[in-house]
Amino acid sequence: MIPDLAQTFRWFGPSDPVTLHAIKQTGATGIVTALHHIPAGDTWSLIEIEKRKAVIENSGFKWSVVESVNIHEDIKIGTDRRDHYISNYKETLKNLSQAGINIVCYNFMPVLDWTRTHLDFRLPNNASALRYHAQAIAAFDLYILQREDAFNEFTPQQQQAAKVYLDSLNADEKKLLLNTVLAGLPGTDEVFTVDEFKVYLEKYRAVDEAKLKENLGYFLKAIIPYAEELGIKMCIHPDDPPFPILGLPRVVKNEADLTDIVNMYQSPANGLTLCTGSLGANAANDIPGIITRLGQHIHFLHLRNVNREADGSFYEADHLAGSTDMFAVMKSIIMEQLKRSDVGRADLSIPMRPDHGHKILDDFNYNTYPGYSVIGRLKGLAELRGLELGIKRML
Ligand code: DNO
Repeated sequence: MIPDLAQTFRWFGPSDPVTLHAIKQTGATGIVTALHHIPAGDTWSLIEIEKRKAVIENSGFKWSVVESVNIHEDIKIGTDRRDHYISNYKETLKNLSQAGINIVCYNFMPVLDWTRTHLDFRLPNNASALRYHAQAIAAFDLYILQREDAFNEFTPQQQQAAKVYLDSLNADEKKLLLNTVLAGLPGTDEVFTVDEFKVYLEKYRAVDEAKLKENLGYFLKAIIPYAEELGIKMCIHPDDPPFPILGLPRVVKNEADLTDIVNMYQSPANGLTLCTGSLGANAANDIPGIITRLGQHIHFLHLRNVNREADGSFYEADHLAGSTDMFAVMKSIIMEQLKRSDVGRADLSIPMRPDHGHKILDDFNYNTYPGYSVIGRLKGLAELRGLELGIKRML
């Protein structure tokens, strides 16, 4: 009998309006969290980790996955300060392993984490979803950020359409677009100003895709052997959206990138977070196929769906609806569990979480982090576990 995937829920810590008490009622048994108050690049002390772990365990959960230990920009840019931040990172991994936490998610997206243009996109049933509107990003890039190179990247027709879009917004809507695009790390309320963001763009001027990949390789070669020794499984999260935006390069956007990454340093410690929502925003990403071919490297699953539009726009759909065939995805995951069982691997219960959720029902009464309402995610989790059970019973 193949065990269930480990059902987890993201929690942003004590300031999250979604309490552990509420999460208990979703049926999730594992918590996915991070010490969001510690800035990227600083070491997480064992004391701080143990303190948070105790809160989680006292509520009857396991701290299943750290999402994320964020990577300092100097490592991504490859400055001469990177070794300092890499050594801090190793220290954090050592402390996590001492506390018995051994799955660590991270990403290698320059400056911004995931990017959306609308955080309250209403669906026909009035549920609130997150949306990435290509025209809005173009309008932001060309006319708010006024990035010079953008004028060579967008066609004259796209520039014209973006201008029309921008002119249709009133001052408040423009401000909202700016604050939405330049929102900082998840779990923080930080928003970059245009000027701050421009300083970062300047720092990345010499970092193209090849350079960013090289810097990722440098990081992995430094971190992975140590993580392996500690028994920590690192798992990189794909870029969201999975294509370059605002002139910043992307190196975790498709199967070729994922294959390159696992080959940069082959080790069970050098793994992947399979995020169906991020990869799913590009129709060329065959997610069930990626799971079939790279499944052995997957240590963590983010399951959600997007509804793609022809111009690269998308909105977050119900977990089992949208453009990605979630039945095929779940079936591939279960096949991966069977493969692991055949070769005697112990990690069959891969942690999964319902990634994002709509705001529905009582969710509107809480000021939750975008995408992290409780009822919307509970709905996603309930659907996903039903799908898993249904497929398993049919095997
Ligand atoms: C969005 C999340 C991402 C993810 C990081 C991983 O909701 O999936 O922000 O946590 O990119 O490092």
